[in-house]
Amino acid sequence: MSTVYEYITKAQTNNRHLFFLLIDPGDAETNAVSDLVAAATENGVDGFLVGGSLVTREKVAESVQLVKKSTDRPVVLFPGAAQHVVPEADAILFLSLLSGRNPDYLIGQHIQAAPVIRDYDLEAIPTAYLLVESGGMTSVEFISATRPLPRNNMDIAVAHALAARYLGMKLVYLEAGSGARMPVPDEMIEAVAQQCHLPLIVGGGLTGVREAAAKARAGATVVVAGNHFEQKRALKELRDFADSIHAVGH
Ligand code: 1GP
Repeated sequence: MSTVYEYITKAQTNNRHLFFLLIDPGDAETNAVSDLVAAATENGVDGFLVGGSLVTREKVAESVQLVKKSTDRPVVLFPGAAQHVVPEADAILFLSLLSGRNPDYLIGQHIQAAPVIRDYDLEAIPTAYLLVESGGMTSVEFISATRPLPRNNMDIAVAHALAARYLGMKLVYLEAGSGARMPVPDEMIEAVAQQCHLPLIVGGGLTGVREAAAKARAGATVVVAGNHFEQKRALKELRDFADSIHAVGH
């Protein structure tokens, strides 16, 4: 069986783009999550991230089990803290908040999580998590007590992504923050994709099909949306999001 990382790099190599849905265990009712995940799977979503900042371990465990039950696509932990590591996921984004200078989110939480990841035999994907200024204070910024990268300075973003690569990280997540007012700029995605060559995940504040496709066109291998699809009326847009992201590069 191939790993989740192979699934992502294979897409990157073939110039294909993937659409992942973020499930925040703090937000949703059990039935709503099952329905959303089933609808997403039917409509072409390629994978799921499960995580959030203000959630309990129990909620994460419950959500991962629920999502796993409702889909055959990869289910990947997107942890806000070490206690969010649970065994049932297919992989974990082993995130280091490289845009910040808070040692706890650069390496501290990781020390607590590592033995647990080993014991659960989870696939850990070393990921540089780069928070990008998005027009307002986001939960990640507040909780991590770090400053985001300036959105208009490509050199700073590229330097962080290159540092991630030279440190041996395997993925870069350009994050505007959940519910962000402005998503990560296309220009920044292009600059990082062209100079760093690691697969990119891009998310935060994506509410429109065209905007989501633009992120793929700019160089995101994986485009992530969460908040938008927590509204029932957005469900009918799932197919459009998936199709327009998949259409990029073809
Ligand atoms: C947040 O990138 C994800 O970590 C998705 O953000 O909920 O705003 O889509 P949204």
